[in-house]
Amino acid sequence: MTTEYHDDTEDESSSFWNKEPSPVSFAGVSRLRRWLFPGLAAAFILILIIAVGASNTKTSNRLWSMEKTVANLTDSLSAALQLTSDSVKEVNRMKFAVDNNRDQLSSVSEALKQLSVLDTLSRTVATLKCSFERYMNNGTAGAACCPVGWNVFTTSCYYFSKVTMSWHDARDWCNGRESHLAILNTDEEWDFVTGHTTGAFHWVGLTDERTGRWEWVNQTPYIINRRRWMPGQPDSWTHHGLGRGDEDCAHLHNDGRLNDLHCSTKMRYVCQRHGQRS
Ligand code: MBG
Ligand code: CA
Repeated sequence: MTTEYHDDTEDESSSFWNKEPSPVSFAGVSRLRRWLFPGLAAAFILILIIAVGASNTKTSNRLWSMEKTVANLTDSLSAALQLTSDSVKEVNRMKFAVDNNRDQLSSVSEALKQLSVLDTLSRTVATLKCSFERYMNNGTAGAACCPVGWNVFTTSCYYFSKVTMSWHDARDWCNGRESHLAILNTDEEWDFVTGHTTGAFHWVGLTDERTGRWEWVNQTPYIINRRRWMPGQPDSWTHHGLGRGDEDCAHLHNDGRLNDLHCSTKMRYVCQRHGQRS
């Protein structure tokens, strides 16, 4: 007897293999399985690339901005360095100028010292001259010292000429000797001056030729005091026969009173100089 042996399993397998596979379930899942991981991986990589790219863009932007900042800083630094170098040059130039000035100042200071010595010497000479002049003029100590030939009165020196000149020439003569035609302000001055002029006409520093009004030669106004004038004077007389104009210059008459006369008339004159007191 032949025993047929059947493997159950074989049967089952055969029945298994023979079974018609379900078309959706197995192939779809299998394909899905096959592509899921790479797909996910690819998506992940893509996302990673995008993320890295975005981050890279950000970083590169920041880097670019930093580069720009660094470039700006470099520019500023080099400008500052240039400025510093210019400043150093300027400081050196100024230092040189200061040194130079210091040298010049010390020269000036030396010259000033010498001038001061000269000034002291000149004052000493002036004092000596003054003492000598005072001695020659029989002046008292403390009175003004005047050039030899000049008269001392209070703080002034007076010169009473012996020669005659026109008013303008007399004015110029006085001006050339650190003086001016006499200006008589106080009664004491009138008395002193007229005490030396009696008996002759003398020009004094009084005129109306500049403005038509009487004024002293230092241009201080003169207010007419009749007591000081000859009767009927000043009269601006025009019949003098001495050329153009009336009588614009005042002189002391024989008795010391004033009269106006044509300026071209020649006569003596009185100069006044402010005396030195040392
Ligand atoms: C003279 C004066 C002169 C003029 C003249 C007029 C007699 O004196 O010196 O200046 O004033 O008089 O007549
Ligand atoms: Ca007159």
